[in-house]
Amino acid sequence: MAILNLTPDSFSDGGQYRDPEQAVRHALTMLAEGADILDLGGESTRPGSKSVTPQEQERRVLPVIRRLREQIPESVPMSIDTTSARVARAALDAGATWINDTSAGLDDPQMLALAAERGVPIVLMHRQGIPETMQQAPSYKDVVAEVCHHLAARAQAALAAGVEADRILLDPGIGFGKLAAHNLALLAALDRIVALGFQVLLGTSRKGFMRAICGGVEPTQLMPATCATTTLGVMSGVRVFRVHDVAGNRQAADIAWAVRNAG
Ligand code: HH2
Repeated sequence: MAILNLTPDSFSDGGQYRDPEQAVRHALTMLAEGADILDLGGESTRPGSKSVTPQEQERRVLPVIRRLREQIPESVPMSIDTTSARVARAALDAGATWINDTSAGLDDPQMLALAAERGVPIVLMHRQGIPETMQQAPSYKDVVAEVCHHLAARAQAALAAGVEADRILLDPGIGFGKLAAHNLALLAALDRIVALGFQVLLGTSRKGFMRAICGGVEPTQLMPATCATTTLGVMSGVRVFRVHDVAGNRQAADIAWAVRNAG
């Protein structure tokens, strides 16, 4: 899943794709590099970020979704990264085919019903707190057990709203209200999230917990570190990886997949 942030302030690529034509070109490049899915967002969720109105999110994402839909086959999934059902509905009407909700349907009570009504896959991510304050004091007794418990409950809520089980993807929410040790514990226990019985998505791309381990390099230099997490994700049963750097992660995933199937 290739990331296309249509935001001025995303933590590693903010402001790069303000012009819709430029955004479309970048999306096409990422598809050529081996992406299977595009994920478009009009609101940064980096630590400390403030929420963006639905109107502004729509202004940022809808023109790009429409243009992309004219240029890519219907079979290529396009996901809308938002916690607003209004934005998700408008994006689906414009040509998006998945919902990626970092609040797992908790910010907007209409979201799960929308996914059910439209019959689209929905990503349900774990998050402690809200982006503006979530990194101030993340706290868990047992991070893996709590994340598993929360994701299982959100999956049940989605099923109760009428979403089909094979259209639910669970995501541990790396960096969302988590210290480095919490992120590492979750990466070491991805098989427990897979064991919940739904598809699993992982979003580690360029994230801060890897910077400290890798000598404080800039986020854009964390492609190899991200590939390492993709590799261990594949070996643990994760099937979707949300990344900025497609070519390297595609290689990492393909090699890990080949090894997993040889074992
Ligand atoms: N991470 C980010 C945004 N959306 N969605 C899912 N399902 N999982 C994630 O881990 C995830 C996500 C944050 O990364 P990015 O889009 O690069 O940054 P920003 O929020 O600053 O736009």
